[in-house]
Amino acid sequence: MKKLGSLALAALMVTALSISASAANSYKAATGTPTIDGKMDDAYKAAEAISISNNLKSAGDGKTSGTARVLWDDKNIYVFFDITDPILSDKAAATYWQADSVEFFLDLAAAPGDITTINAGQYTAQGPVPGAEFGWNGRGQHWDTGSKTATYKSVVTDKGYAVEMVIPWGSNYTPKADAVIGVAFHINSDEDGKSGTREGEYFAGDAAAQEKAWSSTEAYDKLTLTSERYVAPVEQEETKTPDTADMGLIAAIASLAASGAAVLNLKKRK
Ligand SMILES: [Ca+2]
Ligand SMILES: [Ca+2]
Repeated sequence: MKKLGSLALAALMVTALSISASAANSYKAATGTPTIDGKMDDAYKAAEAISISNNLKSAGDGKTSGTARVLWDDKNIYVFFDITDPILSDKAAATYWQADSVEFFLDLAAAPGDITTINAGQYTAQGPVPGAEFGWNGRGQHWDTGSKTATYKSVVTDKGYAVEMVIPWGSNYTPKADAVIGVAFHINSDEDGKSGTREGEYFAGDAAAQEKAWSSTEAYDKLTLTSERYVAPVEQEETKTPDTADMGLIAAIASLAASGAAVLNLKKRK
């Protein structure tokens, strides 16, 4: 009986452990090399659309949300943020998180920990707000060197804005197909449009757990670097309608047939 009791307790502990472990989301990146221009390349279509809509402490009005898609190749990781935001900040803020901005966090270390002592980084990019000049905010061992060559492009869109980032893997990490890395995606939402105040914060993962993403990688989500790649659809011959070239060919055949008939007529006259 005693043994059964301890077995039941062990089973309960295993269940509790698996519940806490399942708090992290798992996402998929696709293989590809995009152009960093703030426009979504077709290559991103092979990547998972990761929703960023978990409202931290329900502080935001919920009108801002977004998706992120990730690509990778042997040199860099690329992130495309597509943000729905009805009111853009009126001007840039010295600390980017106090105006409309997005953040990508990555953890390339063997085990999670303090962002400043492991191969991890917080990359904060400004939205396309008036007066914004290119630059990064952030921290972490990866950011210390990576932010010198990483770039991004922010553009205004019909529904808000988009930000496209390229971040080098760095010399301390070699990406491989099916590798799993730590990631977090975040939107700093200036919802009254007055720069200097951040009304909302949205995360892709567990917002309460990822609030400390700038400090610790413990609550990051998981991203698999898949070898999936976008392939452009091939046009179906069966459904193809005659185009101008085809019509020209038909006309030429008709013309040939007519001249053939003329030759026949000539032969008859002889
Ligand atoms: Ca692009
Ligand atoms: Ca805004």
